[in-house]
Amino acid sequence: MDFTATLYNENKHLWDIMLSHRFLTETRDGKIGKETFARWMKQDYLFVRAAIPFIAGMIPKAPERHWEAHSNVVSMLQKELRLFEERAAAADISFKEIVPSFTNHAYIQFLLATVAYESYQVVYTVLYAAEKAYHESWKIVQEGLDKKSIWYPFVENWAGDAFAQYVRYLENELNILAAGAGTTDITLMKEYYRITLQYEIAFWEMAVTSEAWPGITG
Ligand code: MP5
Repeated sequence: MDFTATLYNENKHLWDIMLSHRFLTETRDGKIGKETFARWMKQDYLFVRAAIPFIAGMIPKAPERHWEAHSNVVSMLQKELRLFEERAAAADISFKEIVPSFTNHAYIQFLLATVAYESYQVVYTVLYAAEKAYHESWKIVQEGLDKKSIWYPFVENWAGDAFAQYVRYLENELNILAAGAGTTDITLMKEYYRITLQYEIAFWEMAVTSEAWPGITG
């Protein structure tokens, strides 16, 4: 069995929780509150910004055959930031003075610490898990969201063919990396995959609960 199939099978419960999250089902059904969607947009804008140094930081660790793909992802992320800015303007949402929520801050620090300290195979696993999570999540939204919705461009971005192809590429390359990895690395790859899925669930949860930093109210 492919490594990515094993990862999926061992974490099916997390996939079920993620893909039935009410942020996704309410967005799919056109029932999401604008404030809730805006909360996700603001936080994800900061997340995507932080993903640029994460991806760029993979290049020195990567085999040369991966350099072009990582460079292309950096420009894909720049385009994504423009999409967020354009949708924010269309929905009258301001990105001024936004700061990361507790969950977002933790997730970003996890990404940056992983790229700084862990092996390339482990970092690649985290990238694959995060991209696969968004692709599958937005496919849920795609099942019902009206194509005329102001949020539909996000569906096109992550559930569309180009992104599907990118996720398949990551999957294939991760299986190649796993085939050459030792047992210690495989154990760590599995652990980091699970942690990434847990962060993905926490991120949707953060968007619907409007979390504050622990201990700080008002
Ligand atoms: C992605 C994202 C997808 N934008 N936000 C979270 C919380 N997880 C995954 O990554 P990208 O880099 O926007 O394709």
